Formats: sequence, C-alpha cells, structure tokens
Amino acid sequence: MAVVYIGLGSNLADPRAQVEQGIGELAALDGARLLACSALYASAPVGPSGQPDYVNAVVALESRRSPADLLAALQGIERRHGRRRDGARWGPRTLDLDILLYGRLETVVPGLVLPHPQIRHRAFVLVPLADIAPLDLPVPGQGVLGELLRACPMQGVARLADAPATLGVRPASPLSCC
Ligand code: PH2
Ligand code: MG
Ligand code: MG
Repeated sequence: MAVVYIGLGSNLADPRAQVEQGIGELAALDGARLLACSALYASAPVGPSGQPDYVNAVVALESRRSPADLLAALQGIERRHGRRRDGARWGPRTLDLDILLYGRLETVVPGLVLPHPQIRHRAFVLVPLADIAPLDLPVPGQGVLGELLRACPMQGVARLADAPATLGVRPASPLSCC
C-alpha cells in the first residue's frame, strides 16, 4: 500500500469538467482509495505558446496497484476522455493524468519515471500538491515540497474563483473529497 499523488491537467473540451470527471474516475478505481484532492487551479501553459490555459489539480490516492498497473489504469481514463498522443510535446490535451509520487519510490519502468522528473519546475503541480501534502513531504531526488515551492516561479497559477477550497486534510487521516 502506498500513498500516490496524481496530477490532473486539461486545456481542451471544457477543461474544468474534464478534471472534475477525472477526479471522480480516480475515486472509483479498483485497488485505490481517494484520500484528498486539492482545489482547482487555472494555469498558463508551460510549453508551446498559443494553446489555451489549463485547469490543474492534484489528488492523493492510497493504492494497492503497482506503479505499472496504476499507469495503465490512468491511461485508460485518459483514452476515455478522448486523449490523443500524436500532438506536440507539452501540447494541448483533453486530460492528462501523471503519477507524481508513489510513496518514496524512485524507479523507472516503461513509460514512467518516479518521482515525476518535472515536479520542481511546475508551479501547477507544486501549488495544488501543497493543498493536500505537508510542506516537509520528500520528493526523492528533488528536495522537500516547501523548498521546491519557494524556489519555483508562480507561472500564472491561480485558484479558480468559484472552486471549493481543498478540505485540507493530510493523507494520514481519512477524509471525504470534492
Ligand atoms: N501539462 C503539460 C504541459 N504544460 N501547462 C500547464 N499549465 N498545465 C499542465 O498541466 C501542463 C502544461 C504536459 O503534461
Ligand atoms: Mg503532464
Ligand atoms: Mg502525462
């Protein structure tokens, strides 16, 4: 059993609905339990310019699935959201589900590097992650969440005005969500 943090992002086809539905589908995954979810954030695109702004969020799951098995399940959800993989790197997408952290695991399996190598460069990950994880959360190989957050430019990340605040419960305690 591991606490896994997953980043959600969308900038196509009603991004907010994509992310909200994605959270619901993560909550319904076999072999996983939703522990917490962040507020929803609007963020300027990192990558090719000229694409729409994103909606981003992060959730914590307790997972009994292996990293590879969880990745396959996430890719199934992405496909059901019409995700295409033939576009530009970091280009627009209907729904992107990234395993950010799988406990303290550092590993490389086909299609997956853990922790996600870009965490420290992405305010759209660090800000929502800090809604639901302690600031002393270790990000193996990168540092501690609070330090990464202080060092990262904010990249136009702003909580959606009408989004519910996170319930703010740390993954150690059970909670309801969203
Ligand atoms: N995802 C990307 C590339 N750029 N920019 C923002 N703001 N949010 C994202 O989720 C995002 C991105 C590739 O996964
Ligand atoms: Mg991504
Ligand atoms: Mg991805």
